[in-house]
Amino acid sequence: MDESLYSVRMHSRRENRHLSGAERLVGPADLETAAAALVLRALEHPRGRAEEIRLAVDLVPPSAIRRGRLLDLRTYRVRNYQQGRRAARRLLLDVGVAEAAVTSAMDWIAQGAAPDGRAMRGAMLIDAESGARLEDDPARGVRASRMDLTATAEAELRARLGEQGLDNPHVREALVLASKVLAVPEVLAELCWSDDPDYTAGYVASRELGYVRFPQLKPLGEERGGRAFFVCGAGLDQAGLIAFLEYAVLLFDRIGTIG
Ligand code: WAQ
Ligand code: MG
Ligand code: MG
Ligand code: MG
Repeated sequence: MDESLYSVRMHSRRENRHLSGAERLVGPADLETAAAALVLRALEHPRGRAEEIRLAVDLVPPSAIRRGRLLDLRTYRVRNYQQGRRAARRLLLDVGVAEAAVTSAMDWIAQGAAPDGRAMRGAMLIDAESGARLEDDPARGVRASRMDLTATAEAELRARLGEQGLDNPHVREALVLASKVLAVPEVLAELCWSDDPDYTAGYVASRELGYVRFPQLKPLGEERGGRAFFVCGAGLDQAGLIAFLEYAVLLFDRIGTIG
């Protein structure tokens, strides 16, 4: 398994704004298929057909590839999104995120964290003590990138998720993303809910809790969603943290427990 991989990344736009983004890490033999699948995805997005699609492909040498294990996943069943948000808040408080920071993150995501009141393209960086937003560009935020599963880990993950009726791209991609984000020691926890109007689920992730998904964290039809990475602010090397999230190549070759 000491061969090079290609990082293939897609982002698309429609009506002059961000529509979707997705990416893979694949061997040379799978590059064409992966690129085609990403293009198709931009054309079939639930919010409409892409009008601009950008694909980027970069060769990653074996020496730049780190390997890792996914977070454990479990589902916390709730009756509605209000109950989901209360439960998510409690878990974040339990792992040491301050009340002010949880409130700040939830309020920003709910009201549309970008300056135009829509969802951001990336995540907010939130000081886990004060709740202050630290990211430089409040429309773009911070993007986690260059992470994926090996073919073997993907097959195992899909089989295990399938047993629970959870084998869909939202779950797989969010679990991979959160597992990279929580590989950073300065990140205490993450909160997310989808910006897709037909997908109400979200999650809280931390190294202690793993990936805890809530089937409802927002009402059906809502287009505002987002992500908050809660960081320990004091002495934070913000540039180093962002460089790791965006550029470090992390390939998950082991899955966690799926319960
Ligand atoms: N890096 C950082 N933030 C991102 C990224 C990224 N690569 N991609 C998306 N975001 C931010 C951005 O603000 C989006 O508006 C927001 O996250 C939501 O993105 O059932 O589908 O792709 O277990 O809509 C979570 C629950 C689903 C899955 C998350 O997110 C489950 C989801 P979406
Ligand atoms: Mg997206
Ligand atoms: Mg996505
Ligand atoms: Mg989305």
